[in-house]
Amino acid sequence: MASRQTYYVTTPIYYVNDRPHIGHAYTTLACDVLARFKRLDGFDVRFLTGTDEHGQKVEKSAEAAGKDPQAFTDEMSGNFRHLAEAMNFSYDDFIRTTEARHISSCQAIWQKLADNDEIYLGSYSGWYAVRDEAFYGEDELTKTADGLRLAPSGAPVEWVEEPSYFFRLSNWAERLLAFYEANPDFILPDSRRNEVVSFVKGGLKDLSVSRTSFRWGVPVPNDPDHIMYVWLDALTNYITALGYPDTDAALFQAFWPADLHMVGKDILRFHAVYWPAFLMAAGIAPPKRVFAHGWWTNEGQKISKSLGNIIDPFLLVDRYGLDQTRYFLLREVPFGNDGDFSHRAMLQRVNADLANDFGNLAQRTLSLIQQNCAGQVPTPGPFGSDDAALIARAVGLLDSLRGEVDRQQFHLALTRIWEVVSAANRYIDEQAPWMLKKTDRARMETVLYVLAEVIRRLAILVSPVMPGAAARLLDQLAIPPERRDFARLGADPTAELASGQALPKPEPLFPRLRETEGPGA
Ligand code: ME8
Repeated sequence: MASRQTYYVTTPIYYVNDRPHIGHAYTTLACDVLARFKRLDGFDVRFLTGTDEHGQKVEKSAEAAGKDPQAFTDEMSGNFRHLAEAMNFSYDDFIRTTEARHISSCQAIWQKLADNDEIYLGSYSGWYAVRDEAFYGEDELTKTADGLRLAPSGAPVEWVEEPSYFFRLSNWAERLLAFYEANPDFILPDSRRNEVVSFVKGGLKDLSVSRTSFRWGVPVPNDPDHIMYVWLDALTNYITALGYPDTDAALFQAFWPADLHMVGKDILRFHAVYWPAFLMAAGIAPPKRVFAHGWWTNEGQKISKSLGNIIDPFLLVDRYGLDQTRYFLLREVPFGNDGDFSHRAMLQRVNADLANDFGNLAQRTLSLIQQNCAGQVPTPGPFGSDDAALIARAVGLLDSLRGEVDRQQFHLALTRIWEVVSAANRYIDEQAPWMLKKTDRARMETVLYVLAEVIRRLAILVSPVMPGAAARLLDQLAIPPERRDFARLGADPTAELASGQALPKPEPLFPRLRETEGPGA
C-alpha cells in the first residue's frame, strides 16, 4: 500500500513571560485549521506547538514574580495548554524547551555546527534587546528625546560586552539567496519575501550564539560558562519534536522537512534567515515554507501590556462562543495582513454570516424536512438544471478550497464557502419548497434533498474552522462520525445521505448576538 502523504505544521513556541493573548490564539488557530483540513483530506498530519522557556527575558520575569525559573515556567506553560483546550486546538505534540529531550537536541545541533567549523569563539560588544531576545546594529536603532535607544520593534536595547561564540552567518548569504530563488514559495506572503531578500542582499554579519552574563538556558557542550542563544535553542524545537538528533527516527523520516512554520511578522527574520542557515550548516534540509501573518490591534490601538488593552482569548470564547471566535479571526482579515479587533466587527460577522446566512439556511431546511418529510431524509426525484447547478458548485468547492488553504488564504477559503451558502439561500427562495408542498410533493422532496446534501458538504468543509458547529450540524443530518472526511465529497450527490433516515429535531446553530453582548456589556 502506498504510504500516505504527510504534513508537518508548527506554531512558534511562545514565551512564558506573559499570559496568552489573542495573537497567540490566532497563530495557533491558523495551524489548527490547516492540520484539521489536511487530516480530513487524508494526510498523515503532525501539528506541533509549545512554549519557549529559556533566556534572559523569562529569567527576569521569573525573578520579578519572585519564583524559581523552573517553577515559574511550569506554571506559565500550563496557561498555553489551557488556551489550546479552550480553543479546541488539535495539536499532536506540545514541546517545552526545558524538557530533557530538547536540551540534548540543542547540544547535538551545536556539536554538529562546531564539528562543521560553523562556530568559533570570539567576543561580542553591541546592543541587545531583551524583549526581542535579539542583537541589533547601531544603524538599526532610533534615539528617543531622552537619549534612550530603541530597536525597530520599539524595544529598549542595552549594551552587552562578553565572550561569545559566533555562527558564521556571513558565509551563508549567497546560499540563502540561491535557496530563496529556487524556492519561490519558501516565504509567504510575497511582500514579506521581498523584505527578507533585501535584508540578506544587504549582507549578513556573523551571529552571536552564546551568552555568558546569565544562566537560564542550555549550556554549550564542553564550555558550560556559555549558555546557548535562546533563538538557536528555540528554533531547534521544530526538530527536537521529531526525535533529533536521531535523524533515522520514524517521525524525523516521515515529517522533516516541515511543510510549514507559521509565525507572526515580528519573528520572520529568525525563521527565514537564521533557521535555514543553521540547518544547512548542520547538514539538515531547511523547511518548505515560512508564512508570516500580520498583527492584530484592538479597536485601532496597538495591543500592549502597558496600554492594558490585551485581548484575552478566554474571554472572547466565553462572550461570543468558540466557533464564532474561530470564524471571526480567520474571516475578518485577509490572512497575512494586519487586522483590527472590534466588538462591532465581531457582532456583525456573527449575526450576518453565521446566524443569518449559514444558520438560517440550515435551520430553514431542517425544519421544512422535519415538518413535511416526517423528519426523514427526503427521497429525490430526477435532478433538474437548477438542482444540478447548485450541486456542481458544492462539489467544486473542495478543489478551490485546497488551492486557498495550500497558500494559507483562509479568508478566501471561507469566502468561497459563503458563496455557495448564498447560492443555496437563493435556491431555497427561488424553489420555495414551502409552496411546493401544496402543489408537487415529489418536487419538494427533491429540493429539500438537494439542500440537505449541499448543507452536508458545507458542514464538512467548514469543520476545520468550526469543528463544534459542524459536528452538531452533521449530527442533525445523521451523518455518522466516520463519514465526515473529504473522501465523502465525491461527485455523486446521492452517495452519502440515506433517504428515509430519521433525523433528530433541528436545533439552531448560531444564536444571534445582541448589541449589548460582548466586552463592556
Ligand atoms: O517570539 N497579532 O514568542 P512570543 C498577531 N518565543 N500575532 C501575534 C500578536 C499580535 N498582536 N502578538 C503575538 C516568540 N503574536 C518566540 C518564538 S519560535 C522558535 C520562538 C503571535 O510569545 C505571533 O505569532 O513573543 C508572534 O510571532 C508570536 O505570537 C510571538 O510570540
